[in-house]
Amino acid sequence: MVQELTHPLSAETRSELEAFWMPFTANRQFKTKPRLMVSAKDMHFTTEDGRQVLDGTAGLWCVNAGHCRPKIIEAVTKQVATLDFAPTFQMGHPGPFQLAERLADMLPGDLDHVFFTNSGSEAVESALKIAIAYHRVCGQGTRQRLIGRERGYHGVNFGGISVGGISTVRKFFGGLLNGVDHLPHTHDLEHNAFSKGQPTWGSHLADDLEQIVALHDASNIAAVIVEPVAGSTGVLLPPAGYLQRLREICDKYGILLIFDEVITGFGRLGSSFAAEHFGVIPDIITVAKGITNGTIPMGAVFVRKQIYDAFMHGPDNAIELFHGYTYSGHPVACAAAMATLDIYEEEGLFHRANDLASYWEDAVHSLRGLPHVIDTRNLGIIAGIELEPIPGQPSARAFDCFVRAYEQGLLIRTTGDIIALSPPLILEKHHIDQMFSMLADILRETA
Ligand code: PXG
Ligand code: PLP
Repeated sequence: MVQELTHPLSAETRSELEAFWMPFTANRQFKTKPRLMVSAKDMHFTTEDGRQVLDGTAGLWCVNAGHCRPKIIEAVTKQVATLDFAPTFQMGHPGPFQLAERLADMLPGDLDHVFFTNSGSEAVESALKIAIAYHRVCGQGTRQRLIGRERGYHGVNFGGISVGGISTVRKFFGGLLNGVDHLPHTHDLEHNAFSKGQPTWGSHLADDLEQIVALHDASNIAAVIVEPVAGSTGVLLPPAGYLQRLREICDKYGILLIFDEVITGFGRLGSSFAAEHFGVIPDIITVAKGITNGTIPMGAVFVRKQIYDAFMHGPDNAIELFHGYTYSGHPVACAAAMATLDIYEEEGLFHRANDLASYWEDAVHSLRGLPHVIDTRNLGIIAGIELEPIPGQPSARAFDCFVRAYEQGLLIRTTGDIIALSPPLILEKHHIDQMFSMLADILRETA
């Protein structure tokens, strides 16, 4: 008998919730008053008490094609019954070869090779290791330093939290990696509040990279990693010209530029990748989430041809990169990804996101002027709504909105006192209307 997963759990059965140590969650608070989803379809979750909740966050920025899409279900079901697992260490199966070829066709510039992982965090670790190893195989083994950015989020493994710039994600975990510097973040409400799309102020902040190079010398620097749009920290948009400037400085000094596109990849900005949207081509891109529509865990690292080629030296029987995960290119994840890419393509979802972006923008900025709203910002189908914190209680105001929204039938995501929205790209205008009218009411209620 398969255990029925949809049996009701409530505060009375709280002991059943105890064993799961929930990630990034106030465990005790949650387990006292749980919020449990039991099924999902397209734009909605169903809660254990039978309510519909509009998904304003595509799960956690991942379900870009909406929930429980039959094509993905069918592909996964068929794959798991045909080839459940096969190794990719010194062996192979068709899935990752087909998927990598297809992804390479979608990639900008000469990015054309794919290394598979199981999450964004693993993609980041892999990218950082590849960057350092690349310089070494090119005879520049002193290039080991990594540069991230304040408020950056690059997952939770040691490399990622070292280059990341969110203090709560770093401070409990010791000394982290040596040889890491951080660029300043670009968010300054004095200069770029209420931006519609990219702010005009702030591209000069990329020039801090020159100072870091002057301090350490380019011969010691491997890579710069940034999110083209910082998501997790609360939606920080790159100032116009900023990413171009980073690219120029990296080119000048032979430093690899890594775009962490775990959130921005697969349509969020109305294009396949942010690199395409901003017209800036990095040397390495990391992705996860939308690659499989969140159905099966998968991440990937995309590299330029010259990076892959640099490793393809020495005797034919030599392993070129001593790195990989048991589940790199897992058959079921590959099947989910292929079906996901089919849906994106057949339904033109990236164009759809692009077409809806201006309607979305108007809706986001309609919240301006409501109680405690100190900023609204948008790009593609992403919104950040920043609230004035309650004095002495950081994040309490936004968390209150989150709970109210959930109770009223809308899933939002909050980080500190910022509300982030990133719904599935299948959304219709009436979903946008509903989302922002509910939010407006909630903001008025909490006044
Ligand atoms: N890089 C970036 C840019 C991310 O956004 C990761 C790496 C790590 O991916 P994994 O798959 O290891 O979680 C992420 C993940 C939020 C939120 O609320 C964002 C993420 C994860 C969970 C919540 O904004 N981003
Ligand atoms: N720990 C042990 C003891 C292992 O044997 C392995 C893989 O064989 C790992 C960790 C790494 O696991 P994965 O390849 O799933 O990342």
